[in-house]
Amino acid sequence: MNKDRISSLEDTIAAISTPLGEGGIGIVRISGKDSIKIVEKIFKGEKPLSQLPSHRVNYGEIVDSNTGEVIDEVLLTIFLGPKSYTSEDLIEISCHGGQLVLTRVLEQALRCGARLAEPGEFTLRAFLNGRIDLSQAEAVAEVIRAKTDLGLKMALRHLKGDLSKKINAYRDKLIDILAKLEVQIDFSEEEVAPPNRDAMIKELESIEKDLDSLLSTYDEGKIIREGLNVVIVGKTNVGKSSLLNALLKEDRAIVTPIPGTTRDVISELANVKGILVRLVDTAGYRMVKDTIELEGLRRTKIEMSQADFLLLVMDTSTEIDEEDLELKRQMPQEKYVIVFNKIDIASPDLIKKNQERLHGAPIVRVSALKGDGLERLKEVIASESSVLDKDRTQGVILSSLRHKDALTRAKKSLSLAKDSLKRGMSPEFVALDVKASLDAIGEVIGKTVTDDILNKIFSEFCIGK
Ligand SMILES: Nc1nc2c(ncn2[C@@H]2O[C@H](COP(=O)(O)OP(=O)(O)OP(=O)(O)O)[C@@H](O)[C@H]2O)c(=O)[nH]1
Ligand SMILES: [Mg+2]
Repeated sequence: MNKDRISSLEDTIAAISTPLGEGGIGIVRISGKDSIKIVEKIFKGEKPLSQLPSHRVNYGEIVDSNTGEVIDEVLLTIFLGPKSYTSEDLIEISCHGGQLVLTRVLEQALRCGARLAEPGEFTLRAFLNGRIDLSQAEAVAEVIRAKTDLGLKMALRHLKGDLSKKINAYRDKLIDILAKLEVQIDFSEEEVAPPNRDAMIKELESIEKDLDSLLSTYDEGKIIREGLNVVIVGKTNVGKSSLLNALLKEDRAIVTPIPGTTRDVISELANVKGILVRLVDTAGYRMVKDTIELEGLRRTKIEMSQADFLLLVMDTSTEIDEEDLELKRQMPQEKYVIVFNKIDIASPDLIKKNQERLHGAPIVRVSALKGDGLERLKEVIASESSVLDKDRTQGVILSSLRHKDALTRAKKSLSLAKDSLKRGMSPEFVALDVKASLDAIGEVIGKTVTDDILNKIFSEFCIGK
């Protein structure tokens, strides 16, 4: 990562913004003060580039700046700053979507003075130029990575600035309090009336309460963004991997009739009735002597402890035994469902008998092989994420660990400030904590944030965004 990227707003940057590979069209993007000058050297259209209107699509050709050889027929759009993605002069060149064509157009831009953009640098510029704040910049990546409708909705709300609005409102309140404290610090008691400590405590308490309710949305946000962690466990050969495959509708995990096939943990993301689910297949549970399998078991236990929900698979075409029951005893209360698998080859009598042995535990009957009962199972899994109450998700949801950390620190400082006020400490003391809280809150939107953090955030973007 280029350490100087923050200070290099002077450069004009260029990148291929569409994914590599063949496609209908591919876009090369150029942003910075020299964009027009640079592209002018390689674009041949009806008029010289500098005479073309902004925000209109123009037809023309990209040519080699040295030889004049035509590289591609393109559509070119100029976005004069500040009305552009980066707030700078920005040009988008839509080429034919071939890797060679795009690379050659990019090479021309680089040869004429642009620098290759770093990952996320266009969005970084939008942030540094003040068009969007940091939480909105992060939301750009969130939108791109969204895997469910719900995830996309949440990300778009962040992008629109709903979180920013809240954060700014908290900051305004804190700045107000800080101003009152500063007056106390700067002037003696004879000059100004003493602060109304009770009123200040009340205000701090109300902000604290708001922060609390925002922080409480994080678990929900994390599930929407990263997925509900659903772990499939059971004895060997009961059909765990088959169930994973059936739920994913693709052959991701290796299935064989040999017990102990899965020795490692396999996980895949699936969209289960609109909920993002991280399905985890584990090694079968049994008394083992083999060290590789023991390692598998150790990992299974770790996965089990991290599960949001467990699917305990049993082969109901055979009598369930002590090992099945032992596993059931290890299930966390209300965070699991027993999956009776292989109903296609199980006799109704045996299913009934097995059911009785489980004394009313929640059971879904399926055939991973034939697909029976899977819809019901998906419903059970989706309802497990009932935290994702559709009404609640209308509001702002916290989904980033970075935001959660910052707001948690902000809350801590607030409560310190409150304590100091209650104990009658001098305004200097109180002001320190209020300031710390203000800084922590500001991190969310990038008011107070170090270059290291910026680099970390933007390096996770793709190039060209
Ligand atoms: N008839 C029938 N066979 C099934 C069903 N599900 C799985 N099987 C078979 O059961 C055997 C074991 O399936 P796997 O999915 O590998 O079982 P597993 O629980 O992952 O096994 P390990 O990884 O060894 O612990 C395979 O031969 C599957 O074809 C089912 O619903 N019906
Ligand atoms: Mg398996």
